[in-house]
Amino acid sequence: MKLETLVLSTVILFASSCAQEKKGKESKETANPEVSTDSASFVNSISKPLVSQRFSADPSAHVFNGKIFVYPSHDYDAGIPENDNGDHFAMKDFYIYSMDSVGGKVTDHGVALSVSDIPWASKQLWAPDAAYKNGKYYLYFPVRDKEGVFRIGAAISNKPEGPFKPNPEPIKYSFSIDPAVFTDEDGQSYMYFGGIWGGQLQKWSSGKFDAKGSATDLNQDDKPALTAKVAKMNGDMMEFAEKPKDVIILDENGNALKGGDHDRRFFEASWVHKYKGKYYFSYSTGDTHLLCYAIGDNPYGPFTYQGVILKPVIGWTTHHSIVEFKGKWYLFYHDTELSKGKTHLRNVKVTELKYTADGKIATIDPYTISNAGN
Ligand code: FUB
Repeated sequence: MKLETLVLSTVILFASSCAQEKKGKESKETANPEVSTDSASFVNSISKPLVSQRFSADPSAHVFNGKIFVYPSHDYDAGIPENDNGDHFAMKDFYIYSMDSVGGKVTDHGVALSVSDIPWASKQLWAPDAAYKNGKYYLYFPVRDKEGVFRIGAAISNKPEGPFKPNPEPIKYSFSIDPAVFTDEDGQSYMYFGGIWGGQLQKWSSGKFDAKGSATDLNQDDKPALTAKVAKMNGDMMEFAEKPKDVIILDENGNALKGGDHDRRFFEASWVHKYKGKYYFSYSTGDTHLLCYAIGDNPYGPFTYQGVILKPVIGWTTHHSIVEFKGKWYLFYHDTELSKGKTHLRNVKVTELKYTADGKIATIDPYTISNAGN
């Protein structure tokens, strides 16, 4: 080998190992680089943890019977090291909470559903949602099946706080994580779902589950980003009425957001609410730690990107719900104040959300007290 070739190869090898190291630094193993995780960082929190008797995350809030019910994940420390697959999120049951007023007493309703109650499930009971129809309450949950594939299940109860009885099989054609059910004014319900990386959405990009598929992004930065799915629910609320479709998010020029647009593209944590006749699709950007939103004219979209709802919280994940209660709008979200920054030990919080006159959502900074109730 000529000397010049040897020098060139060494330089290329060195550059490629630096690039690998940089990529590793952006992984889920590293705390969010945009925020400090020491306990002093929480001094300016705009709100306090809603419950402190146990960890809670991924809050889905709904108004049932004149109260706010909160359906969160129940974080606990299983001693599993953090990785990009989310194995450290090893949750095994759901506790439900309710309150008569925001800022008032929070009632702890106890366990509503456990992994051991679900015949097809193996582990990792992640972010749930709930819905009401014709006198019954429904709980929707992602969990890994016995083969380790995330599917979405449905469970039913006569009461909003449960206990919930799960269907013996997952919802047909469901996959991935983070179900969120929106019911329109005409009574039709839709489920939004999906999440990349540990949520496995990228492993379904061919239409079938590929166990050897990419572990994180698809690395197709110039192609339309993978995105959430939406499906109409059956009248019985336990199955889809159709095969899921893509939730397209457009940029200001009407083009689908690209895979490389990490500050705006969908990662996980779908939510839909309606405000003044428009449909607001909101979601987490995952590795850039933002809660963003896009607006559309119908439940299927397309939705046009609008901006940031919540700046990064302390902790890697961010997840939310938006609900109107007694004439005000609220953002339920989580951070890691109780565990002082541990990614997998989160706590639910709530703050008021405000709209500008043109229907935009005012961006919330979670650690600027003066921003509260903007
Ligand atoms: O709680 C586990 C996962 O973390 C959720 O499914 C995601 O949305 C993220 O919050």
